[in-house]
Amino acid sequence: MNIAAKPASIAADAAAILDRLGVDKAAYTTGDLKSFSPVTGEQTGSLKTVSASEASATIERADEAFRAWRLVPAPKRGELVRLLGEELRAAKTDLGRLVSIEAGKIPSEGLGEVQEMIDICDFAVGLSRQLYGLTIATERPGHRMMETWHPLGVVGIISAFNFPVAVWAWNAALALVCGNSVVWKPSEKTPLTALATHAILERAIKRFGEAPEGLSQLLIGDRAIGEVLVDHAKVRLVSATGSTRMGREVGPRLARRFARAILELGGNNGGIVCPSADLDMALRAIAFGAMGTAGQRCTTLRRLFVHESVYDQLLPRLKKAYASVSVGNPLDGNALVGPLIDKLAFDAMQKALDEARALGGTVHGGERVILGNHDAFYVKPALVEMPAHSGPVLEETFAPILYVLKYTDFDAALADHNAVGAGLSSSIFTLDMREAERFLSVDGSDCGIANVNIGTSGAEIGGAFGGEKETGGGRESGSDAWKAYMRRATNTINYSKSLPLAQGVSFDIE
Ligand code: UN1
Repeated sequence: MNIAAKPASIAADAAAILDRLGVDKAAYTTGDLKSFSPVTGEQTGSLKTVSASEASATIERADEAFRAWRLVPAPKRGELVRLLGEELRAAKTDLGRLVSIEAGKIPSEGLGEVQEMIDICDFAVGLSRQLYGLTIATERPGHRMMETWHPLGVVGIISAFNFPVAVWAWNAALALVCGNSVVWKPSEKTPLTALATHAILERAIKRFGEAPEGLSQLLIGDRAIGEVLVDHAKVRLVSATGSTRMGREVGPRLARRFARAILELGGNNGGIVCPSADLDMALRAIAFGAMGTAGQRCTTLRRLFVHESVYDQLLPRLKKAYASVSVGNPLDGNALVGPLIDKLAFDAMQKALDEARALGGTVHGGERVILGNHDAFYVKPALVEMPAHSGPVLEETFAPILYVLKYTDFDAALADHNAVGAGLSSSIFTLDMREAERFLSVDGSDCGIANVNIGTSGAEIGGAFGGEKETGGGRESGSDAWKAYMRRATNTINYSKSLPLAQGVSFDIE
C-alpha cells in the first residue's frame, strides 16, 4: 500500500495506517492507556482499556465460542487461518511499518516480523489436516488402542513488546486450527499493533463467514487484566512471553489451578567461536545476533566465548563493526540499530555496563545517542571485554550488550556457556565436526535452540521455539508444538466377545 504524502508526525503516520487497516479511531483516541513511539518518544494514542469484569465477560464469551468452534472440522478451521494469511500479505507494508513505529524496529525487521506471521499461517493451514494421533498395539485380542487429539478450550496469550504481533500469530494460528478460542493481552507498550492485527483478523473472520462470535478477542489493559486471564477457570492454557520475573508469577498461578502454561521467558544466549571458525561468517552472525533489534530479542546474542588463538583476529574486527554500525531513526534512512523501547531499558543497560566496569570489564560503546529528542533512547551497542564469566554477564539485560570472554579449553567454555539461569538459544562457530557435534550432544549446549555456524537469533517458524531452565520450558510455533494446544485422549475399543483384563488380572464375578 502506498503512503500518499509524508505524514506530519509519527502519531499521524500511525493513525493513517490504523485507518487503512480499519481500526475505529475511538479505540485509540479516547482512552486512558497512553501509547508512545520509541522512535521519537512522542505519544501515538490513548487507548480504551477494559475493566476486570469486562475481561471476565470476554473470557466467558470466548468459552461459548470455543464450544461451537471445536465442532467445526479442523481443515475448515484451517480455511480461516488461510484467509488470515491472505489478509496479512495484503497488510504487510502497513503492519510492518506500524511495528517499526511502535517497537522501533528497522524496516526489514518490521516487515520480517509480519513475514513470520504469514509463515506460521501457512504452517497452520497444512497442520489443520495433520492433527493426528497414533494407533498403538494392544496386549488384548480383539481390541484396538488409539489416541485422539481434541481442542482444549480458551487459550490466553500474553505477549511482549519486542515481538508485538508475531508471537500472537504463532499462538493464535495454532490455537485456532486446533479448535480453540483465543484471548490476547498484548504488552501495554505496543497496543496499537495489537489493534491493527485484530482488525486484520476480523477481516479474515468476516470473509470466512461462519466463525462464532468472540472466537478471538483482545484485552487492552494493564497487569491486572493479565492476572484475570491467568486466573480465570475457563482459560485452559496461557502462553506467556516476557521476563523470567513475569513467568515466576504466571507459572505457579496456572499450576495452582492445573491449567497449562507455555512459558517463553528470558534468554542469556551464548556463542562459542572455535579455532577453526570461518571468521567472516562468524563476524556477520555475531553482529546481527548481538546488535540487531537493538539487542531486544529474547534470542539476542549476549555472551561470546572466543578461543585464544583467534581472539586477536576477531576482536579488532568486532570493535570496528561496533564503532561503525549506524544507529538512527528506523523510519527514515538506513540505520541498522533503532531505539531502545524506553528509559527503563536505557537505565538497565547503563547499570549493567557500570557493573561490568567495576569487575574489570572494558566497555566499547554503550553511550547514548541523542537524535534531537530527549524522550527517545538510542544507544551505541556495547561490546564488553570481560576478564571473567561473572556479575552482569550471568543476567539478561534487554539491551545491546555483548560480553566477550577469551577461552583456552573447550570444556571449560562449554561449562561457562551453560552456567547461567536462562536456556533459550546458543551457537557454535567451528569447522571441526567433533566440536560441532559435541555442542549439539547430550553434554553440549543445554538450550532449547542450538545452532552451528549461524547466530542465536532469527529462528524460522518451522522449528519448535523455546528454551529450558529459567526460559520456562515452553515450545511455540513449528514442529509438534501444536500438541500443547490440544488434549490427548487414549481410546481402547473392545470388538471381541470377551473382556480380558490388562496385565492378566482376573476378576471373575458370578
Ligand atoms: C522473541 O524475541 O521473543 O528467533 C522471539 C528469533 C525470532 C523470534 C524471537 N524468530 O529471533
